[in-house]
Amino acid sequence: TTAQIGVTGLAVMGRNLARNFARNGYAVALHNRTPARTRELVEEFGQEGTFVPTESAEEFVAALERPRRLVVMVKAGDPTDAVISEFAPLLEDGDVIIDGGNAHFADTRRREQELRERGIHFVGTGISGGEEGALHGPSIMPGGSKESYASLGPMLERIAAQADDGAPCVTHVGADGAGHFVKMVHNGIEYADMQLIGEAYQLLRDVGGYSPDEIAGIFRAWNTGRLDSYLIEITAEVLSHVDAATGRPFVDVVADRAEQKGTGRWTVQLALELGVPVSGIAEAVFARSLSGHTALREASAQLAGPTPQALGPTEAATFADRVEQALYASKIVSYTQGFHEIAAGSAQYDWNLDLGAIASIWRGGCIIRAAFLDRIRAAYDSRPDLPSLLADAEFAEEIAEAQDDWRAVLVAATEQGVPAPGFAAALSYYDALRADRLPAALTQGQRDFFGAHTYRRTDRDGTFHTLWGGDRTEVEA
Ligand code: NBP
Repeated sequence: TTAQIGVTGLAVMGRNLARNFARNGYAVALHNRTPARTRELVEEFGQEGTFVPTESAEEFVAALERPRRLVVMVKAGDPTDAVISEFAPLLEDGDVIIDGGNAHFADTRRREQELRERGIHFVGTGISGGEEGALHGPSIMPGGSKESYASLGPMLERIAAQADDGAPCVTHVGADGAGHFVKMVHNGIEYADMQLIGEAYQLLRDVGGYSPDEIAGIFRAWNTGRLDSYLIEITAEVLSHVDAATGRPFVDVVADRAEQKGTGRWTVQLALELGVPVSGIAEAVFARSLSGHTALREASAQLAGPTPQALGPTEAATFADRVEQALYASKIVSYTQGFHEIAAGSAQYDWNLDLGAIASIWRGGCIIRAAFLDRIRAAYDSRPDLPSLLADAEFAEEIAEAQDDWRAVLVAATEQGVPAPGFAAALSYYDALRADRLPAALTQGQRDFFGAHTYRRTDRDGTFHTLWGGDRTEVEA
């Protein structure tokens, strides 16, 4: 049998992706550095479709129809380069290597250029949805050449998740590293979403006085409205789970130190380079990092401050409604920031990204899938050059309605001493955009004072400097 596609790297992601292709009727060649994994897959799941197991690179490449399509699902980083070095010499003009790992988009750009010079298409592809997604339908973000998508796209469309309207959650994102770049920002937004949900939970617990199980109920109710999303749904599942060993709420027996694999950090690092304010995503990354500093937290445990006092039941119900407003408004802001970074990356790397299409392929399969994304898609579809999501009339109106409650929640958080860095960063971003004047004018004055960095004026063109050390007259710079 010749296989239409091959998968090398058969750990959990690669195995499930291979099964997904096979279940959709494609003959799939299999390869893994350690052949035992290949044999296991065929033994366990061989009846699901047509698999062509192979045990060497040569055998794997020979099993594929031309142009060859090889999906690489190995650990991101050096292993990806090792696999490329092993396979590229065996490939021919027009063959396609698909890297489905979590590569940094700068590595993808480098690899794409090197392989393009050898006539091989390299398609760095973001895949979101974890192992379940890989098997049942992930959200897929392929970069690389348009030409490669012509041959690969129809297959990806078959295995991808579908949005509620039936559209497959895959599109050709853009050239070279665009797919991995968009996956990176997806993960940054995911960090922010999770942080905001975490803050909502803590406020409902400490200020609302609700138990984890009651909060699970509140999240389930929210999940029937505009916050309808995978992350809200699983939050309710986690909160209602009871630890078998102790009989206590699961969330109370888990160590409160959040870990990270790095894609959120990459999102913030690149935002700093591009000059894009992604304060909500940054706070989410920092909140995880703070939680892990055990010694710092222990050394600070005696710091003075209020102990939260839970509200009575009637006030608590009102407070819960307010938290929903605060969460929704903050979520609009973090997506505004994330899409700003996508637009800035698009301009920087000449990708000509379609922001509406990106929102569209996140509607299903991925971790941030949500009804909300359909609204973002609609906003960009009706105005592709929308300068910011907050410039969309409907989002602006929703924030206008939410903002009194949003502010009230932050007042309660501040007075009661409950940290809410995500909510606060989002509101500060919003208020900064609304502001008629920002203290940036004072910053410019300070910079001119100590470093003669000059400033512009509001009333006439030109660049100016004040002779601060002399008679303080103004000169044109
Ligand atoms: P891992 O990231 O754990 O990688 C294990 C695979 O890499 C095995 O097949 C292993 O082969 C292979 N490998 C390594 Br390690 N070094 C190699 C080398 N030098 N040459 C050849 N093969 C090598 O697997 P995973 O969790 O399935 O993830 C695969 C990719 O998908 C990663 O980039 C990951 O970031 C990404 N991803 C994961 C998820 C998720 O939810 N897990 C979601 C989305 C994306 P061996 O069997 O011989 O050791």
